[in-house]
This record gives sequence, C-alpha cells and structure tokens, in this order.
Amino acid sequence: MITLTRTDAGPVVSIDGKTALLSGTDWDTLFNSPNLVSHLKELAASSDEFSLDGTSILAPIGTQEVWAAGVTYYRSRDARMEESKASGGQDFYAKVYSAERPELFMKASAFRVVGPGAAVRIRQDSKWNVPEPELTLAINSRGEIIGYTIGNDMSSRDIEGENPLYLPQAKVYDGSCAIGPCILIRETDISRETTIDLSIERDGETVFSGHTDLHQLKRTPEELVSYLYRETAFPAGALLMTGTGIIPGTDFSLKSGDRITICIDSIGVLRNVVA
Ligand code: DO4
Ligand code: MG
Repeated sequence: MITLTRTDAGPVVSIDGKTALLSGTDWDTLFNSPNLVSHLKELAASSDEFSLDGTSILAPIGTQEVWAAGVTYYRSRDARMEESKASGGQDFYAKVYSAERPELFMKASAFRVVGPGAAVRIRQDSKWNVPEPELTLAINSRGEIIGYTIGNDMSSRDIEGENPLYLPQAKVYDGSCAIGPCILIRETDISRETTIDLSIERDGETVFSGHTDLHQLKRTPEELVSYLYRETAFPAGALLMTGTGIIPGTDFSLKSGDRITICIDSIGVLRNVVA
C-alpha cells in the first residue's frame, strides 16, 4: 500500500511501513509524474525516514480542479426526486440516473477546498444541509486514475430542491468541499467491496450514521473519467468525486458544531467540523 500525504513540510510518501518526506518536489509535478508507483518507490528508497508528528496534514490538492458526479447511487436518485417534487424537477434525476451521459459538475477550485480537521461551512441562506461522503478519484493530466481519496460534497438540499438550476449555489460556496486525508496510490483497481461510512456527532451523541459500498455505485470510475476528459483538458490533473450513496432522511439538517466523520476502508478517515 502506498499513500501520498500533503503536509506543511512537503509531500510525504508511505510505502510498506517507510515514511519519507519528498523535499524538492512539488505536489503538481508528483501528481503528474509518469510511472508514479515506481517513481515514488525510488524516491522513498533514497530518502530518510520521516515522522508525521508535529506536521499539519493539508488537503491532498495542488492546483487541480475538483469536479463531482451526481446521482450515481440509487439512494441519491431517490432523495433528490423527493426533495425536488414541489418544483417538478424530479424527472431530471430519474433520467440522469439511467442515461448514458453522467451528471458532472465543477465543485471547487483548489483554494476553496479544506483539508482534514478544518471547518466546512453551511450557507447562511439555507436551512437544509447535509454532507455527502464520496469516493474521490485523483486523475493526472493524461486522464489516468493515479489514486483515491475521500471527499465531502457539502450540499444545500433546500436550494437544489427549489429548482435544479440552482445546483451551483447548492454545491459551490466557501467551505463546501473537504478532501483528505491522503491519496491511496492506485496499484490495482479499488475493490467493489470497499465500504463508505458516514457518522455525524452533535454534543457528543451520534445523530446520524450511514453506510454504503462501491457495489452500489452505478457507474465505473473509468466511465466517469472518460466523460470528464472528453472535451476538457486538465493540465494539472483533476479530482473527481464519484457521488453519494448516503443521504440522511428529510428530517435531518447539519448544525454548527456538528462533527462529520467519513471513513473509506483502505483510504482512511476524513474528519471535519461544521463552522
Ligand atoms: O444532482 C445533483 C447532485 C448530486 C450529487 O451531488 C450526488 O449524487 O452526490
Ligand atoms: Mg454529491
């Protein structure tokens, strides 16, 4: 297993128990290196052992854009049809779930992304907000999936539900995107058995928990990437959230102080607090 973590000291690679600081190389260059697995093995072998103690873990992103896929799980299709019933928008969600072309939208520029432990935000002009825990693909400039991380696609359900054309406002605002804690470098494809767990704590109590696995993801990572890169260049690469399969019931909304924990087995845990 190889992980790449972005820290305030520089990129850090962990390979088979050895952790090394890759000084003298920047994140975007590493992200787009040809033969990344062997390159990281060589760099780790020629570097001293490094301890992450005392370093700050940052979001694993340089200048990549973050994009997101939508309605890729049956649960998301269902929940969105419900929330958009009054506006008459529900058919769009049913159609995109089974259409050949996936829903893809721009989620965040790098400066709008927060890392592990940082605060995510809910919009002041929204009353119904949820986190969306999503397997997130790291893709280089050549369209190759180089690894996997965890993303939280914070969403304002009342704004999107009022009119699907309000999607960018429901999805894109300061503090709406958390990514981390590291990139699990792809040596083999991620297993469909991989599980995703979300829990939300309020005043020390768990107020929501949910679970899904990648068997429920309707589209393959390659299919999503091929649509994303079809007519669009990503000179620094991109991160692509693959959609949520966990959505709390209609009676749940996030509050300030809530602690959001997303766990994807084999990648790790992404924890954030709501500002
Ligand atoms: O269709 C709106 C957004 C869907 C989404 O973000 C998701 O399914 O994860
Ligand atoms: Mg989403």
